[in-house]
Amino acid sequence: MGRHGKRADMIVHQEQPFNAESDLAALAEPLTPTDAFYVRGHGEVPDLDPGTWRLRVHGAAERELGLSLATLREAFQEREVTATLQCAGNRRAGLIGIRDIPGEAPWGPGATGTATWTGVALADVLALAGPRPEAEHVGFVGADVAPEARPAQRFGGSIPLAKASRPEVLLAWEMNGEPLRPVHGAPVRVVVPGYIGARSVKWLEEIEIRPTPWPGYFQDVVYRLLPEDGVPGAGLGMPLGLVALNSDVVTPRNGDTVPAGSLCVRGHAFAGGERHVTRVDVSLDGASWSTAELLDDQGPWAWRQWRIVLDLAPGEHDIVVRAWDSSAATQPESEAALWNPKGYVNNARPHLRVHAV
Ligand SMILES: Nc1nc2c(c(=O)[nH]1)N[C@H]1C(S)=C(S)[C@@H](COP(=O)(O)O)O[C@H]1N2
Ligand SMILES: [Mo]
Repeated sequence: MGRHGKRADMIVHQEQPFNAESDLAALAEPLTPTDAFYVRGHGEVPDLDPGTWRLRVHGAAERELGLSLATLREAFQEREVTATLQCAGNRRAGLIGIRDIPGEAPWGPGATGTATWTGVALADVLALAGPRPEAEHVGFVGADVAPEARPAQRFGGSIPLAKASRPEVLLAWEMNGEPLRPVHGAPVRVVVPGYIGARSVKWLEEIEIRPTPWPGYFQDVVYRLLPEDGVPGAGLGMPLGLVALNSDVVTPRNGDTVPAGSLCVRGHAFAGGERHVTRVDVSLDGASWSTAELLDDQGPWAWRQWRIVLDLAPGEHDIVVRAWDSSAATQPESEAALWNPKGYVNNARPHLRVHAV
């Protein structure tokens, strides 16, 4: 067992703060095992005592609240949601392959995973606080200080009040049926299904109901999509929120040698936002496509696993995948067209080369 209770096959990008992605093998299951779930942190993991922990709820609200973990558990109805988390930097390595992105971790396709989260609906807590008419956004602040931020500050972000008022957004204390681990945000984190991972604030200490989006570094400066020649700065570029349609192949792996004949190709696809995956196509020649079988439906907030059996002649093959979502959008063809200075949202069609013998 590695650091933070993680499996030895995790791909560690940084030890301090700990940043690691799942090996593809861990993404083959409908639910990602907790000991293989990716970790993205901007500062040290804070050591919070669940006994003295308080959640402060304030801002554009009728009442200010100070809630202990015991109160959260007793005063509100417990809920469970199966949701995929995906970092905006997932698959950045593909963009770095086009042009370097200095200072950013070269995440492969393992900065995503799906878990069952248990807690209470943020909506129920907001209802008790009573948002005032000017309230439009809900900001979250974690306990961790992120040294990379200018000025240094705690990690935070916000989502629109309309999303925050929906039952799927949780204040969660359990992940996959076990108490939330410190590295994943214990004692309580936010889980915002359909939004980039950055909005699912870990080590939650403060909720601020606001008329405007969160003005902190992690929403106003970074986690924004800049034009190709852009430089990060306050309010520049477009804020990322809803996850874009994405997919990946889990098996076989790029570069594998496989027996000629029948080959089972498996992967996952996630639509993001309020969309769902409607179809996954696979091609061997980039021109004609076959439809994959969609596996277990784990509800509207989770990825969809898929599989297809291909018939491979001996030789080299380039397998390409394109997922489609309920807005009838499909994935862009080329990574080159998606390059951006911070390396976010690489949702190009995955390609892999296999050698059949
Ligand atoms: N407090 C806090 N919350 C945070 C972060 C952080 O650095 N600090 N990182 C965010 C980012 S960018 C992502 S992708 C997810 C990752 O969640 P995980 O580490 O549980 O997989 O947490 C988000 N919540
Ligand atoms: Mo992230």
